[in-house]
Amino acid sequence: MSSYFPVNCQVCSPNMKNVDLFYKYEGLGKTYYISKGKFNTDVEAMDMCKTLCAYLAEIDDQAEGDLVIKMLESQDTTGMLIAGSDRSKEGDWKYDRTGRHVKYFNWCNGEPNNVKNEDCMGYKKGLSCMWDYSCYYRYKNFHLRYLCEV
Ligand SMILES: [Ca+2]
Ligand SMILES: [Ca+2]
Repeated sequence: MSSYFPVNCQVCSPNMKNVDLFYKYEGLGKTYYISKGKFNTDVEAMDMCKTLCAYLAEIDDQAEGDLVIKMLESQDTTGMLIAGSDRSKEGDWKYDRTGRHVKYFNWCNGEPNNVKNEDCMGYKKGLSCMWDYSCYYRYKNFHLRYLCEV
């Protein structure tokens, strides 16, 4: 007897305990999860997104960027980490997940400035634009969260 379904079909089920560590938003046909807490490293943030069957948010265009800014402004935080890194080559921004180049940027004035080797990126609350951020948490006075999408 044959089956219509591939034998190795794997369905991801989110870790419900981890889902509680995020605020959930719907928009543009996607689901977004904003972390309630800050991140230690971008790798940790990416791993946490994976447990939700999601990935660190990749901002494809201005519509998505505007939605993320709206989400960010509703949060008590200083900024939000998104996907994209130039750690392999300075100024060459790529997604770790796919290896593809980041195609949408909305840098704030003077950014990216790579202060002390900032190789990750995110949105800064109140400015509605992107900064390059450190990939590990070192901003003592910042409350920097991260965003997953699926
Ligand atoms: Ca950099
Ligand atoms: Ca910067």
